[in-house]
Amino acid sequence: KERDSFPKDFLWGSASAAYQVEGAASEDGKGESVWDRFVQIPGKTFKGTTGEVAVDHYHRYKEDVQLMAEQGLKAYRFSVAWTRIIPDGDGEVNEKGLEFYDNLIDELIEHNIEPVLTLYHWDIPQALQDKYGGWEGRQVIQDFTRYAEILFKRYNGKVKYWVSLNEQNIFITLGYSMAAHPPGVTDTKRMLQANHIASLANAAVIKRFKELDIRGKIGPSFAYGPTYAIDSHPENQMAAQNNEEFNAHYWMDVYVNGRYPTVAWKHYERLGIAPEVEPGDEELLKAGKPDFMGLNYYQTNTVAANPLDGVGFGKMNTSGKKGTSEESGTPGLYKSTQNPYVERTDWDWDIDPTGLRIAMRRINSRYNLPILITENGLGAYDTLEEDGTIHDTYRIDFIKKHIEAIQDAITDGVDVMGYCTWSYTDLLSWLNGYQKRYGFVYVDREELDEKELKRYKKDSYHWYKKVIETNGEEL
Ligand code: GCO
Repeated sequence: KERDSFPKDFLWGSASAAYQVEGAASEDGKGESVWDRFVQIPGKTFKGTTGEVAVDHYHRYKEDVQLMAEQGLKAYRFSVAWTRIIPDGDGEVNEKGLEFYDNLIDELIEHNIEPVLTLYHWDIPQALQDKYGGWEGRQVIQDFTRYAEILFKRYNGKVKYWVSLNEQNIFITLGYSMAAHPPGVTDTKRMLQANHIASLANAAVIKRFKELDIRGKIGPSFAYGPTYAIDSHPENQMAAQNNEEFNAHYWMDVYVNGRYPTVAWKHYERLGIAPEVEPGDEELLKAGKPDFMGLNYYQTNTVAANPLDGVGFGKMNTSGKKGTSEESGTPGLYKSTQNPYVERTDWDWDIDPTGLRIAMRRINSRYNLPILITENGLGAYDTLEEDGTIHDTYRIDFIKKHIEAIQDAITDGVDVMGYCTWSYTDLLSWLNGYQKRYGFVYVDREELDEKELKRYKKDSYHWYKKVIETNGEEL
């Protein structure tokens, strides 16, 4: 056989995030989060869509778990909204909010679905943003740890897999340097400082998890896609190296080794924008080493040199736009360019299953930690047919190839705990509204008939059921 089999206890899963599915934005005592506030600013989201109702998972979680059970799903990754548990971030605990997650977790366990709980998926309480600048205030380290501790104690023994921060690199970069996410700042110095504090908070909750002797494993979810150089010109290769250093090692090294990589640190220091590190910080970072690396993989990056004088090297293809942002890059370091060898999604993201195998091997050899794939999937326009079917063959093809890449990585020797697709049901895309669909389950949300919000199984739902049944033998 060409490829090794998947481990027997492999977690075939799927994922979501509170703000993107729950709705019930101010029900049962829930406080306001920065996202509840941010989406009110005109022009920030597609057609001004909000998570006010989302796909109403808050009221329909039983129906959703029923669909998961029928599919045979082994794990469901979801996030807890901090503002349901502590509405103002640092005050009274809201029992009603906890009850929702009690019920959800019990429902999952009853159906033999392993809950994978994300502590933070971007929805910090607005009250803490107002009080001390959210992730820019050191007080957040204590407040986040207190919140996490409530969940650790309440679900100890029930929840065995915990995700600390989801995509710290994304919420920090988009929030503080591109103003596309709350708090809508464009200031690299502030970005690096907020990031440092977020890293400390991440380490602090992991440290607490260990001190409390919680039965289970914990790690962050990191958005990583390897970087390729556009060609073999040494300067373009250097640009690829820069992108890895500044956009991947800068975060993952801190999670695992408790220290920033040398080159990026020196660069930021030289510019006078390196974060302020206080006595004790490094110690805390080192004490918060994760048990696994959560990997959110969507695509790879292709870059070229971006010299300060603007003169490029070799044959470069710089015509393409990449990802969600416009021409991106940093003069002196790298700039994004288009990969001529891959196809792209409806949203212009590179489709690259081999990139997933490369990502897994790099994480394995640099960090030597088991990997949990916490997200991977295809955002696309889907069509609901008259008879209630959705023929998303493109999604099946996408996921199939990525599962094969994981199997290749397993064959290479990489330790993989499981695979969560993004997403289970269709959900709110932070900036793209409800038209960008990722789910196995279609939610009729387009007409905003919020009372309906009917669920339909896509072709990919039935296909993934088979994959789970055969433990990945039949793709
Ligand atoms: C979107 C994004 C998200 C992210 C997820 C990151 O379209 O809004 O793709 O859904 O993938 O929230 O963790």
